[in-house]
Amino acid sequence: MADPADRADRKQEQLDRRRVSPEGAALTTDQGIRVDDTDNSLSAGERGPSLMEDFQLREKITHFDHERIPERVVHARGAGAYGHFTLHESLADYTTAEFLTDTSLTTPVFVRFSTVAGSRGSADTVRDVRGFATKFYTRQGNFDLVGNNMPVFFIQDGIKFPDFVHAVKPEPPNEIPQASSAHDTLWDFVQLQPETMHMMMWLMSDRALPRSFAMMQGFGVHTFRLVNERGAGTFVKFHWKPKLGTHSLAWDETQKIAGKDPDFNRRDLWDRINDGDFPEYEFGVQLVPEEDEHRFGFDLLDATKIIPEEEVPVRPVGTLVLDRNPDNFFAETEQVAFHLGNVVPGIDFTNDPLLQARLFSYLDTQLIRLGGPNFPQIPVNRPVAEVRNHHRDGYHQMDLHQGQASYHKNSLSGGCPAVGGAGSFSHYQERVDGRKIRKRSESFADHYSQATLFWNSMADWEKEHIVGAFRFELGKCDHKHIREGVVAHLNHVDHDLAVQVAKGVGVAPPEAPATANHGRSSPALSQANSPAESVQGRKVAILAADGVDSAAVTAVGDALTEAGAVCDVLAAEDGFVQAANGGQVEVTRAMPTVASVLYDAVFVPGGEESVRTLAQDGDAVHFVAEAFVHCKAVGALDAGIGLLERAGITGVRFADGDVVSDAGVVTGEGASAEFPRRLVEAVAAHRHWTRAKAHVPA
Ligand code: HDD
Repeated sequence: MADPADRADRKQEQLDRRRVSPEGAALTTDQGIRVDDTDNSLSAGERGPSLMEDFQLREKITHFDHERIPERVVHARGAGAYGHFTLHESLADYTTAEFLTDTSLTTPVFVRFSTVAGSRGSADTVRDVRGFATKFYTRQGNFDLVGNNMPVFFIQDGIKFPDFVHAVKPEPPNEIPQASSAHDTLWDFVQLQPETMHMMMWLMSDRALPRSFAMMQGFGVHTFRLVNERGAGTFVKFHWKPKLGTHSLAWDETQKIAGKDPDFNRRDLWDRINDGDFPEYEFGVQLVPEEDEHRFGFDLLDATKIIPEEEVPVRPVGTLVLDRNPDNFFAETEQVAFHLGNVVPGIDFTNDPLLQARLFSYLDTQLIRLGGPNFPQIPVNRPVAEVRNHHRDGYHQMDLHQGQASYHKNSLSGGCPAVGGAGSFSHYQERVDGRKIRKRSESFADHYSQATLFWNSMADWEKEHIVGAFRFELGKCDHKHIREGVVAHLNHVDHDLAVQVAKGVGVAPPEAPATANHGRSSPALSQANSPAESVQGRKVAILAADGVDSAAVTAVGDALTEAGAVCDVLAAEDGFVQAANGGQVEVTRAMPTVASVLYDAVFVPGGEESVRTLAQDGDAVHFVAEAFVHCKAVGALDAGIGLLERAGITGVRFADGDVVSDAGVVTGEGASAEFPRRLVEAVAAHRHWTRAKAHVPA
């Protein structure tokens, strides 16, 4: 019979005891005294001075004055959710961690997604790495998997982290630019630190522009160690794979969204969970026996390297589902404190020097951010496992420790809490031998070949996006020697890449490769190979005006909704539009309040009058053209096709015989089951990137 801690709601029950609702309650001071007036301060006469004795005024203002805490030095902007983790396949041969061995357990979790460089109020859709940090509230204590959506990192040794972060953050004289790597200091760091090259390929790729947190992979990055009952170790890399596939936004789109809806990813996560469309990820492990430590052409301790999935397959063993939004952003998402050192028995570290530095940094940062050593008692951080130790006092101590003895060993509390026993953490007994030196291992010296592997693995459209990103970012650098330095490194990655980037940023293209391309690739790295068969949670805009064919709105809208998409009817004004058949169609949003960049696809139903009106409405024409330029599915029925023509999408031919690509453009005449089916398919494909060089202005 499973222990109550097996239940995912165990954490929620614990949180219930701290939840405070205003419903039916009277307004009080912090001391619980009911307040008769919170709008007027106490004064000597109606126009007289405020009185010192006004404890309500002082308490209210004082609390307000102290509302802010320091934002995270990195990953300041984030969004969080609760969920649960279930295990399908036991890893008992490799680890003693219960949540990875007992398939009957359901482990509650809290996940925080984040961007890295921007401040707390920065936009979600900037080009950046995304944090993917998971706190597993296991029966054996908290395990934190503090990963990113990219499997490698910028640097190999944590002692470089402050340098790297100073370089990527806004520049010191003027705090410009916000949440952007497109500036001189970052690229200066890069050109002088070639170990960044692999990660820079990821950062310049579409991985840095996720469509949704639910469409993003996660990686533990470092090689960790699993330890089994016999004390034997196995190297492990942790992976999250989203059920909906890994998909990205278009670069131009991300920049527009940053203005139209800076909360785009955060809102998407919130709405999905509220709508019951729960983000789901497969948990997988790459396992490497200890005796194979040196069988790769790179060092497992080097966090700038992946183990290609083709060499060591990712073994799927569990599922993570995010199914509950927090009650209070500050209390939960802001105060959650992750720490790489939070491991449970059966999971241990390796000598990766990046990992080792992190083991210091996370605990240290929480002390300043959360104001003292008792932050593990904050509800979101509190384990579901019992906590008993001799830690005492400190700011914000919430627990009432009973008993006379706060030391070990003691005879006054019966020797308790007891040390050791079944389920205790015991460190992996790695033999360590060596001189104290400051020197990077030779096995960390190859900075290019996995950057090349990444480049070689990309589809043509992914390569185009990478070149565009390098051109944009380096093009923003004022110093030519920095642009030249980066191009020189790119010439070690791939000559063609270096030449294309050089041309865009006014640098002399290198004449010959600095290193020959090894020609190897890893198909698992390309987003072109990620599943794209679901419209779950996709947002589709249906454009309408008076005279719209309401039957088409219903038929196509129903088909999309049934398949899991969310459809909004947009018109120039909110309210209703009159349908051609005399009925009414409810408008979800007025077009000026939204934009095509907030949708995954657009559908224009028929109805002569409706389409004539839309064709004269700049917002509607732009909406369709922009959706097309961003390679989204565009559908039109009957007269609706006219709006596509008006936007320059269909029927355009050029003197040289070139035609605007119609991939993902779905048109049809009359009502049929065929059209909605084709449109659903086009939306599910996510984007029609091969359309890239659209000759349509938007
Ligand atoms: Fe870090 C936060 C991920 C290297 C120091 N990091 C932070 C968060 C994530 C990561 C997801 C946000 C957690 C949250 O949502 O609260 N960091 C990584 C990954 C790294 C990495 C995947 C490389 C593999 N980090 C790294 C190094 C250091 C830090 C090398 C320092 C030596 N990271 C921090 C930090 C932060 C942090 C300063 C800021 C806020 C916090 O910890 O709680 O301690």
